Amino acid sequence: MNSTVDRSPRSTQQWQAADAAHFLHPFTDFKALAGKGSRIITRADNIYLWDSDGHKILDAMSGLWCVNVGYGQRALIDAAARQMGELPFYNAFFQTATPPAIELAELLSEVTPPQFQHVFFSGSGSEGNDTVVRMVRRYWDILGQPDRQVIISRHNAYHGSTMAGASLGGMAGMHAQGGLPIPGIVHIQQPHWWEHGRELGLDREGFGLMAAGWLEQKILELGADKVAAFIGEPVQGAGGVIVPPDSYWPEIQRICDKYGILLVSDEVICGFGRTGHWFGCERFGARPDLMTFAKGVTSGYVPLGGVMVGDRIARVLIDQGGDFNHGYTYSGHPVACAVAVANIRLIQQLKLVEHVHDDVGPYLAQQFAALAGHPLVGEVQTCGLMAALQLVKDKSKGTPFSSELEMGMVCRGHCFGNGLIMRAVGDRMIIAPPLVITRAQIDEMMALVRRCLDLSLADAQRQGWMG
Ligand code: PXG
Repeated sequence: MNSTVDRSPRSTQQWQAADAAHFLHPFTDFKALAGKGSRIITRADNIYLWDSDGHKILDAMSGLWCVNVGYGQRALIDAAARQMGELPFYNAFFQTATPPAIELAELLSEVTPPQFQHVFFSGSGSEGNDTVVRMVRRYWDILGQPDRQVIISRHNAYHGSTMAGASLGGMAGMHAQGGLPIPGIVHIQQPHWWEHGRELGLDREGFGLMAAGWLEQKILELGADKVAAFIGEPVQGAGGVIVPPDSYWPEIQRICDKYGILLVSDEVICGFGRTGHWFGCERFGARPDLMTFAKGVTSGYVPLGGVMVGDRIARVLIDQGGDFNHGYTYSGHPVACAVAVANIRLIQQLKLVEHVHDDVGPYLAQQFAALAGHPLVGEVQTCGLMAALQLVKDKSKGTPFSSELEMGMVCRGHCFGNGLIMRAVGDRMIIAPPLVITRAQIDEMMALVRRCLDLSLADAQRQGWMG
């Protein structure tokens, strides 16, 4: 239709009809959604959303793992408006820069681990990981080792949805569409104790060492002189909040050091306070050469991503590299960078990293640990303000539900119906609320989580699915 866009408020049905007619949503069965109708979110404040029917919803997923400072923060809104008025856009190509991009680069080098003094900006996490692929291959090229091409990642990792991002990721459903992964990217098994370690009778730490050992095996199989880098999320987010054993990352670091392989920490979810540290690698004891970031850098208010470039790589690119033929129109977008500066300053002012580390993180861990007694819950994992509940059919044996029952979706349905956004990854229920959440709000969230678990249990019992 080519009629002018009507800005007057519409009814939910009108929004849904226009949505179904024109908007292809990400990761969606278009036909199924058109039949059902989208949920229309119209406004937000703090940790709450409101839909077009006026229902209030507790957003325990921070939008999509990104609204770290919560909704409605004046400092971010004002920073965007100010920058829009002053200079809404200018590029960083052709030997040019804008003050917000320079200020953000400087601020990022302060809040990231000391090896990071340089940043390359992108518009998203996926683009950031494309930059990672280009940069690690360029690095080895400059050093005269062009055969070091292969990047090792993990199954069930998520690194984005561009060709390189989806290839680095280990999502079987994504690889099944579009001829992925691209050449030169291989995957090892993830450090998921519940899935891969429990049946072997290993304790978590022993399993963590074994899972890191899969990296060494793969390096030896490929030949170390062919391997450019290893990439991993400190905690796998989209994969289901898979918190690795504490033994895992230090052993990964040791192996990368032993073979001289670059280590890339994808901090798109774990960065900017989510784990109770500024970056997830600091929680788990890794010293990456590159860190991808996005999401929490602006708390999702505007799109921005990038890659922190460690000194080892920066020195080679700067001193010996000549032109690096890569970049995006929105690399260093002034409005996005101005919002990021305001966001990081707000995280500092509100002491949100400390708030997660010392107060709400441990409180959430305690509240989730108490759910381990629930008949549906087989495993509980938390890290900072991320948590997962593994739903099981038989608690004593840890038996999973058969996948066609879609128990996770049953539970998610109850969450929708009860004003709680909690995600289902298979039968793993996950949350990652805004970092500004208070203890009282965690209590409110836990009451909803319990209610949804109880309703799901009642459904499963009624259907004869338990035990
Ligand atoms: N790396 C990680 C670790 C991510 O979680 C990306 C890269 C890609 O970022 P962009 O900005 O290009 O989307 C992500 C994104 C989910 C879900 O279902 C997670 C993400 C995106 C969409 C859905 O949990 N994470």
